[in-house]
Amino acid sequence: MAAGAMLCCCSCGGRHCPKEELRQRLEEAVQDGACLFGHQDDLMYGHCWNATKDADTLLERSDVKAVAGAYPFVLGLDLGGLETDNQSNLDGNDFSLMRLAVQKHHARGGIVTLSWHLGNPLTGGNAWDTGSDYVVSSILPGGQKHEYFLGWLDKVCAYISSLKDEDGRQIPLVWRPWHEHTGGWFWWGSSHCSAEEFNVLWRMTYDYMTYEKGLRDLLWAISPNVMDEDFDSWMERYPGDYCVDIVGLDCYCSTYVPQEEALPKYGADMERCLGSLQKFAAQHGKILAVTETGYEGLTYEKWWTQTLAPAIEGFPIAWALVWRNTDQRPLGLKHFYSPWPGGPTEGDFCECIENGTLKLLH
Ligand code: BMA
Repeated sequence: MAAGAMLCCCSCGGRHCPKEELRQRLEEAVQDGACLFGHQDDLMYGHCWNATKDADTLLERSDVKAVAGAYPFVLGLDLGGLETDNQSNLDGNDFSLMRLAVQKHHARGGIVTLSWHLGNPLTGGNAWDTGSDYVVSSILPGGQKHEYFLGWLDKVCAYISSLKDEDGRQIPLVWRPWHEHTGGWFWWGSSHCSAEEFNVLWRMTYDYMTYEKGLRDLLWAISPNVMDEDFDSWMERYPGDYCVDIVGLDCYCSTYVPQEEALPKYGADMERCLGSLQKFAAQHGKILAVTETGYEGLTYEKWWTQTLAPAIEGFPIAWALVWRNTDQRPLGLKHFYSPWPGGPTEGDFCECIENGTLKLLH
């Protein structure tokens, strides 16, 4: 039996499985020691431009490309707002344009990862509305919002199903729901539901999307966030090997403490938590990634070569994705995580690309 057939978990019998091809590409990146560079919303907007506002269907702009001559390998996008039929996501990206961005990025040879900052189905608030600790239980089977929530999942599934290449084939994606579930800031976070509830939530989402809706071209990524104490306790909120393909870390360099504290703390956090996740990934046969990272505003000129590069060095990471570059209020001109033309870290970022620490899509 061919290796593909053994690996394949859908019904194609290994003949053609886009999901397994994507898995292989990520595994090859790890073997090559090339950490693919990722950027959230890269094709959608950047420093002083916005594809949605400009109705720009070419989607050729990118802050990363403007600085380093090529697109990031991994494009992160978010579906928050789709569940309530909004035309644009929570950060203002038109969903039709986002579909085009997925298709263009895939056609260029890139990889797409989707997250979901969904609203609060119990209160009608947003993802950060943590007023009630019953939101997760309310959407589980038997809960008062269960059917309502399945309606939300239906919309997400319909959208994902519509992400097809020019030959009409489903585009394989990394799907990263329920991220940062070890924190307290989202309603599905560890402060607001039990470990059992979380695990049931994940499995319900997986089973529904995979078996009920037939979405078999997704690699499922779970992303615990850094915890100052007892990081290993995240494993209580691990739903099982059958429904997870990738384990990733969400870890930011803090802007709430002075830089001289933030930089070493970031290095220590990455080492401790990635070390733990690396062991876990190896034991469970999963791919390791840094699913979100960055330093808001990039106020340290050498952040790429002196902070990020040493933090990921030696870890078998498939990709590292930095968060978005927005100049929209209320965040103003500081919510930037990738380099941009004229920004303070252009040269330093290019050094990381040239010496092979981070890989762009050429
Ligand atoms: C956060 C911030 C928010 C944004 C959210 C989802 O970290 O960037 O402004 O709405 O991610 O992209």
